[in-house]
Amino acid sequence: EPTYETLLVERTGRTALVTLNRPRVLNALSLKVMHEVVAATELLDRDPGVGCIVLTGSAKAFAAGADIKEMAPQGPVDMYLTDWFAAWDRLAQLRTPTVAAVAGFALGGGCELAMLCDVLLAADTAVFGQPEIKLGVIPGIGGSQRLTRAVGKAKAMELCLTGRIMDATEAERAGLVSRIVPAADLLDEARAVAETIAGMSLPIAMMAKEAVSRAFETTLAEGVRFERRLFHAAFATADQKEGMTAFIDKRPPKFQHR
Ligand code: CO8
Repeated sequence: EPTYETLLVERTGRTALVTLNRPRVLNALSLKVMHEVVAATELLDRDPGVGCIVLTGSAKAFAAGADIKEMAPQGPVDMYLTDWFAAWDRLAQLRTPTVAAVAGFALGGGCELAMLCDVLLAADTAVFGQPEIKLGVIPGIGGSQRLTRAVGKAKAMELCLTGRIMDATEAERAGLVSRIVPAADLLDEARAVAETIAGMSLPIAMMAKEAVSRAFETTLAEGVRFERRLFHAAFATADQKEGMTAFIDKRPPKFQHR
């Protein structure tokens, strides 16, 4: 496993845990963090031995946003030439399912990073928001789009226009997070979810991820057609035969990820 300056990466069986590790600045997302998260997750994504990637921060902060000190002096030409934050989009292209395990602050880029993951688990200490407007900017890693799709216009508008922070309960009710768990159990729960996903057939899990993700990109009719093609393709896998045979034989399936 390569080592990183701003991350810890740990593998257990078929799952990987990527932990943001800049505690002194509440995991502020510098360009270095962006490049390391993208490099680490893309490397894991290419490994068929990895069936699920968990992304987490610390107890106090998943991430308190983009690194304000790094951004403050930037001018538009430099931002444009660097294509500031564009590499974060590559997280949405990962094929391996990802789980965000969020405790504490998930603000600005932190909230956007959590929304780039497939499953979003929140500790009861988690808080979410897009407070960029208070700094004189707007969300820059997809927040205005993904938050709106996740929670609807009313709440997304309010959060983006006022910078108000919502707690885990409100985020769960609004549909931003799949589940709230006690803070002390967050990592165990996230690992358990990851192990469950990683225990499924990898190509089938990828298809499920692709199909759900497509719902954000297209019309209902096109999305249903896309799903049907993948559903049919699933029957080309050995794992479909194994999964259905195991059910009929009343035994657990042994997926080969083929
Ligand atoms: N960037 C850099 N440093 C940060 C950040 C950040 N986002 N957040 C916290 N820190 C640093 C603080 O400066 C402080 O450092 P130091 O000890 O050197 O002063 C340290 O982390 C601890 O922070 P606090 O002392 O503030 O901790 P508190 O517990 O008092 O407060 C808060 C925690 C409420 C989270 C507070 O730190 C805060 O409001 N942080 C900023 C939150 C925010 O506004 N996030 C949005 C950032 S903008 C963004 O994410 C996207 C911008 C899109 C731009 C698009 C460009 C293309």
